[in-house]
Amino acid sequence: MSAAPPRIDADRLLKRLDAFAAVGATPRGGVDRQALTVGDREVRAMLAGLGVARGFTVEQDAAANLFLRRSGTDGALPPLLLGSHLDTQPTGGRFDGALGVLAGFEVLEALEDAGVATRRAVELAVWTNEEGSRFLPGCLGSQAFAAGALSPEWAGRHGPDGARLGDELAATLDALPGAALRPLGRPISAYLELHIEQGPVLEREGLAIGAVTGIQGTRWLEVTITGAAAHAGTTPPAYRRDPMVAAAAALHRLAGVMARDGLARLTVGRIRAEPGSINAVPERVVLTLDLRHPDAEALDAIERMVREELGQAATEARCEASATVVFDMAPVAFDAAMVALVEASAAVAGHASRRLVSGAFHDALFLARLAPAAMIFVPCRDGISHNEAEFVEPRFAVAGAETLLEATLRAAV
Ligand code: HGY
Ligand code: MN
Ligand code: MN
Repeated sequence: MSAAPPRIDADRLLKRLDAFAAVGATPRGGVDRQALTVGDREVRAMLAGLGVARGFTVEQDAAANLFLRRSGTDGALPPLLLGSHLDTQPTGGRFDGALGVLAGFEVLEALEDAGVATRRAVELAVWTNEEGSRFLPGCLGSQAFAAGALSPEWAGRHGPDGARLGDELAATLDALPGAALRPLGRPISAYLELHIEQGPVLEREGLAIGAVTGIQGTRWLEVTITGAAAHAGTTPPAYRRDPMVAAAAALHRLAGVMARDGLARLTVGRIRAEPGSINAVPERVVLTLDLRHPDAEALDAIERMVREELGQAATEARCEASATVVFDMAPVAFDAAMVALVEASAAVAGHASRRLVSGAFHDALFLARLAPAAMIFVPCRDGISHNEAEFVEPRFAVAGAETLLEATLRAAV
C-alpha cells in the first residue's frame, strides 16, 4: 500500500511561527531580532536543535549561513535548496523571513513524516543578514554563497550600534558548535523561497499565492552634506552654510520623482545632524537613500537626478554634497519554468495565484545567479511589512507552505 502523501501540519507550523516570534518580541507585537545578535543566534540554535532531532544534517559556512539537509536517494545530485532569513528589521514583523524558513522546515518534516524518498537531497538555508539594516550589505549570506567567497572588506564594517561585523560573524559561528563548517557555496539544482508579499496586491485581489516573476532593482546611497557649524542664535542667514537647509531643499524636490514615475521608490530611512546639538547649525548632515525601480536604466536615471538635486541644493546653501553607492542589486527575472512550477504547485494545492514582481529584494535574487530560482508570495494584511503590525492570516501561511511542499516534490525529483 503506497504511503500517504506528505501533508503540511498547519498546527505545528503556526506554533513554530509563534515560538520563533517570541525571540526578540517587541511590546507592540513585532520582532527586533537583527542580524548576528543574541536573538538571531537563539533562533538559529532553536532551528538547528529541531533539525538534529529529525535526523537532518546541520551545517554552517563562513558567512554563518545555516543549512539543514534531508538526504535524497542519489547523493551525487546537487540538492534542491529552500531558504529565507531569520534576521529582522529593528521594528520588524513576525513573518518577514521567518515564514519562509519555518515553512521550509515544515516541508522537510512533512517529507520525513510521510517517509517520502526524494532523489535529490532537500536543503533548507537560513541566510545571514538579509535585511542589511544592522550591517551592509543586505543579503550578505546569500551573496557570499552565490559568489563562493566572503569579501574580506566586510569584516571591518561596523553597525549603527558600533558592533564589528567580523566579530559578530565569529560569535555567531561559535554559538553553534554542533554545526559542521562547510565551504562557502556549492552547486544546487534549483532554489525556492516562500515569503510574504510585503505589498497590497494579493490581498486586494483576494489571492492566496503569488508566483513571483522577478525582483526590482535596489540601490542604496549614503549621502553626506557638509557646511559649517555655527551659533544657532547669532548667525544670520547670509552667514550660514547649513547642510540641513540643503538636505531639506533636495529632498523636497526629489519627492517629485515618485509622483512622475509611479514605479519609482525613494526612501530616506536614516538622517542625522552632526554634531547634533540643539543650538548649533550642524557641520554636516548624513542620510541614506533607498532607490528602487524594476528597470535598470530608470534606476540609473533616478540616481543621476538625486546627484543633480543634491549638488544644486548644496551649492545654493554654500555646502558640499557627496553620495556613495553602498548597495546595488540589479533587477532580476526568475526562470520561467520555475515560475510555472510555482503556479502549477499552487493549483495542485488548491490555491488561486497570479504572477507579480517583488518590490522588496530577497536572497533569491542572488541564488538566481547560480541556478533556476523562484519565489512564492502570500498576502500580508494591508500589505504592511517592516512594521511591527505585520500580519499574515494563518490560512495564507499554510497555503504558502502547501504550495512550497508541492513545488518541492516536483523539483526534488
Ligand atoms: O529591503 C528589502 O527590500 C528587503 O525586505 N530587506
Ligand atoms: Mn525578507
Ligand atoms: Mn525585510
